Amino acid sequence: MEFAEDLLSALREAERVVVFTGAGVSAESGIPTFRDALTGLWEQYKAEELATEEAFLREPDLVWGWYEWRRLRVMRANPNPAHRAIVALARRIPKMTLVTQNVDDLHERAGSADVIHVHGSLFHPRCHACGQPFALGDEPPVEAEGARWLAPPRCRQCGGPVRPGVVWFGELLPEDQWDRATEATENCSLFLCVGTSSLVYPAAQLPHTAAYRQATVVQVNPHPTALDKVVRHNVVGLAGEAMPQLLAAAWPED
Ligand code: BV8
Ligand code: ZN
Repeated sequence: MEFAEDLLSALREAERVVVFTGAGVSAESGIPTFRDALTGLWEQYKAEELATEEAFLREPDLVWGWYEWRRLRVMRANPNPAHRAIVALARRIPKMTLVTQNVDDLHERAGSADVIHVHGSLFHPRCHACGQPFALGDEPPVEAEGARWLAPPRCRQCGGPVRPGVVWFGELLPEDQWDRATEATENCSLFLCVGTSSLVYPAAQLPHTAAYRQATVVQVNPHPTALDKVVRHNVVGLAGEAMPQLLAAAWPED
């Protein structure tokens, strides 16, 4: 792949970079993106409908089963070259902040530290009633194997139903994560969006904030997105291919 020289020099000279990832960075690990049609039991639903508190209260077994099935697939997946390139980039940039919309742990398993999860995580459920964190076992939830309905576990503290530790539509983002993501965005010189359709707010506001603050906004995505008119550099390609090549082009001596 060819990269513009001013993109490569902006990357080399950047003191503070924000990398903002969406489901596209995990696609080559075999994790369907959020916009991919749901399959199996859930194919008649849209993700936006299931990822809500209302759906959980109405059909707890359907929603908990969906999240456990997704968690099982993540546990069986591996980080891909895009995740690893982001780890390598962090070693090159004096201050790099990784903000992800993803609820998987592939960035962490690739070696990224201090990942900001603005939409929560599949791996930190809590009691829906009292908020008590619920410790999941280290074993994959094999009862989710057949992608079936699963009754959520009960809170050991109060007996309430355990809910996934993700941010549902209509819910506020975790304040500390959001504040850290916003602060990094407002002070970066380069903002790199990897694999997001940039449709879900307020997270999707971050690249616009970066552009407003005159940061160089870069996108890596094989398809057009809502950000196309905002980015200064649009790298059209798969993250697992483009990201390693971008680093090799910026730091060829590696
Ligand atoms: C809130 C966790 C306020 C759950 C998620 C109307 C207009 C504007 C906004 C709204 C509206 N109506 C409602 C809203 C607000 C709503 C919203 O934005 N809705 C959208 C649908 C319009 N937002 C909210 O509700 C948020 N909360 O606003 O609260 C409030 C105020 C007061 C009081 C109370 C509340 C909360 C939003 C968080 C929702 N939770 N995830 C779960 O995972 O189940 S969002 C979920 O979808 C993901 O986390 C992700 O963030 C988001 C978008 O998905 P992407 O990651 O972008 O993935 P997607 O599939 O969309 O795209 C993949 C991209 O990858 C594509 O571009 C594709 O081309 C690319 N790709 C594919 N393969 C590759 C690739 N790229 C690179 N390499 C590849 N190989
Ligand atoms: Zn409880």
